[in-house]
Amino acid sequence: MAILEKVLIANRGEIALRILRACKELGIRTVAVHSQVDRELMHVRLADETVCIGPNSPTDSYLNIPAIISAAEVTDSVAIHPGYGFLAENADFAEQVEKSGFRFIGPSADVIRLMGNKVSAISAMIRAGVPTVPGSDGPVTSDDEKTIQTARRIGYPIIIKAAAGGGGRGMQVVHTEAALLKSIQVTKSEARNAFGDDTVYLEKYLECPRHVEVQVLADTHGNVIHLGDRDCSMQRRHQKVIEEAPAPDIDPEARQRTLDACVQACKEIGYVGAGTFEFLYQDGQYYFIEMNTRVQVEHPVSEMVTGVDIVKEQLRIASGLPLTYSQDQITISGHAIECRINAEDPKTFVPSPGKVRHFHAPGGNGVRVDSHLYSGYSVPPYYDSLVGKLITWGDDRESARKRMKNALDELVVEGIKTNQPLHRKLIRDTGFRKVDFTIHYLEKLIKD
Ligand code: MV4
Repeated sequence: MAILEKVLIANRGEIALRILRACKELGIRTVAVHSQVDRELMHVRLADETVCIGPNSPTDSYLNIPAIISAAEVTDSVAIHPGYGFLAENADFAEQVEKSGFRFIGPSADVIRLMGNKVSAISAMIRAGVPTVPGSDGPVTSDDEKTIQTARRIGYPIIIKAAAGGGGRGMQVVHTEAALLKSIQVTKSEARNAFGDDTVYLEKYLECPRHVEVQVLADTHGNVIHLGDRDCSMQRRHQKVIEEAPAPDIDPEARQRTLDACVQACKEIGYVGAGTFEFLYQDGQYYFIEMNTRVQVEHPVSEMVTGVDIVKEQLRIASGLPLTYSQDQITISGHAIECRINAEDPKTFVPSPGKVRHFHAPGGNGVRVDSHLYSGYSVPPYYDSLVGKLITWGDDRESARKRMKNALDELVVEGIKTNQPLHRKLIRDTGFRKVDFTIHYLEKLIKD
C-alpha cells in the first residue's frame, strides 16, 4: 500500500496550512481550494495547485459541495481533507466525496451520522461501556406522564438537549417539574427551526464540571489507540480559549478506565480516523456528552505530549496504511498548553478583521506557532476569527505555563486587535495556575 498521491484541502487558514505541512512531509501533492479573497492565504502560496471555488461567502465556497468535488475532479486529486468546521462533520458531504470516487479523510458517512445524532451516539457509548450522564436513555416521547417520571428518576436540575444539536446549540436547563413540559416544547420548536429535527433528550445537569476530552486514532486494520486527554474548560460561549494536555488533576483510575473504554467504543462502532470523545468531568467521574469525528483545533497539545503527528496519521489511515504506533509506544511526556489567538477585541470579543501591519512569532525551546499570519496579510471579515495558535511544551504544567507567559510577551500582531491581552491576563491568573476552574470560570472572570 502506498501513501495518497494528491490531497485536496477543503479548508482555509491555520488548519489548511497545518494539513499542507503534513502532506509535504509525506510527499503528498497538495491542492488548495479557496474563495476569491483567500487567494492571499499562506497555504495557497505553498500548494502545488490552487482552485478558486467561489465568492467569499462560506456558503458559496467552503460549503459549496459541487464546487469542491469539481475541483477534486479537475486536479485529479485522490482524497479530500475537510479540516475542522465547514463540511468536516457533514455526513452527506463524506458520502458524496466517496460516491464521486475520492477518499474522504475521516470516518465513514455512517459513523459521522451515528455520532451526529447525539441520542444514537449516547446509545452506542452505553453499549461500549463508556460512562455517560444519567438521562432519558433515548428521545423524549409524547407520553408526558412517562417524561415526568423519567425526569424524577434523573433528578433536577435537568438539561434538555436537541439530538441534532451539539457544541452548545439547542439546549435548555430546567430546575423544576413545573417548568419541564413547557421547556421541552420550546427546545423542540427551536430544534425544529435550527436543525429540521425536533428530537430532544434529557440529562442530569452537571453544575460545575470541567470539559475533558480524549483523542483517539483508528486505522482500517482494526488498530485503535488513544493519545490521552485534554482539558478545554477555559471557554466563552462554547468557544475554547485555552486548552492543555494532559488534563491536570484527574483521578488516575477513572482516567485509565475512560481511555480504555474510548478505544473499545471505536472498535465497536467501526471508527476510522482521528476522533475526540468529549466528557464532562466532575467529582472524579467522567460523563460522555458528544463525539467529534474530525481533527480538532486543539490537537497540537496532544501532539506535543505524545510526539505523534495526528494529521500525518490521518493521511496514513486514509491511505490504508497501519498506524505508526501501537498503544505501548505511546507515553505522555510533560505538559502542553495552547492559546487560541483570535482577531477580536480583547474586551468586547467583537471580530477585528483588517490588515496585519506587522507579525512576529515567538520562538525558542518548547514553543510552537500554528498560524497563517504574515506581515501585510489582510484578515478577511467573512470567516472565523482564529488567526493562530500558540502552543508551549514543558516538563510539567508550570514550565509550560511560564513558557507561554514569555511567548505571549514576545508575540507581535500589529494592525488588528487580538485577544493577546486576555491571554496574558489568563496565563497569570491564580485560578488557572491552581487548576481551580470549571467550564463557567472564564465567563465569570470576564464579568468582573
Ligand atoms: C452539559 C452541561 C451540563 N450537564 N450537559 C455545552 C456544549 C455541549 N457540547 C454540551 N454542553 C454542556 N452539556 C450536562 N448534562 C454543560 C454543558 C456546557 C458546556 C460543556 C462543555 C464546555 C462548555 C460548556 C459551557 C456551558 C455548558
